[in-house]
Amino acid sequence: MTDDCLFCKIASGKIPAQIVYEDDQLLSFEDVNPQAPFHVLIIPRRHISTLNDVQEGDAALLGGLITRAAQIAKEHGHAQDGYRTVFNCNRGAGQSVFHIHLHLLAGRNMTWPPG
Ligand code: DGP
Repeated sequence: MTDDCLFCKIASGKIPAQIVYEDDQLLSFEDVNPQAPFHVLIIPRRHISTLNDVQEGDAALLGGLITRAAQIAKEHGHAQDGYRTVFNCNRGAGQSVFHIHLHLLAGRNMTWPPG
């Protein structure tokens, strides 16, 4: 827990969010500024600022975020049509909240390359 981190506050319940999944390691909640009809974030409860700060011992935690994203997509009916998962790392890639989070976007056609 980092006192000035927005997503740590959501993880601890100090700031409300529309939670779609949670367990002792991670949680998922609706993005407040959705970029697709379905847009949730999957975050670890433990504070990690960016992907640059991930250690080898975090592999299972990161894998858990990805497998949970796939499970949530399936549960919400997006597995067949498809979905996009994105980690933005640092400001140049668009990261604005410095607690790692996996975006899961679905419900519309996606273009490539991303902006
Ligand atoms: P990024 O730009 O990759 O760091 O994504 C941060 C996302 O977090 C962005 O899509 C908007 C979302 N977000 C920012 N503040 C809040 C908040 O207070 N609540 C929720 N649910 N989402 C937020």
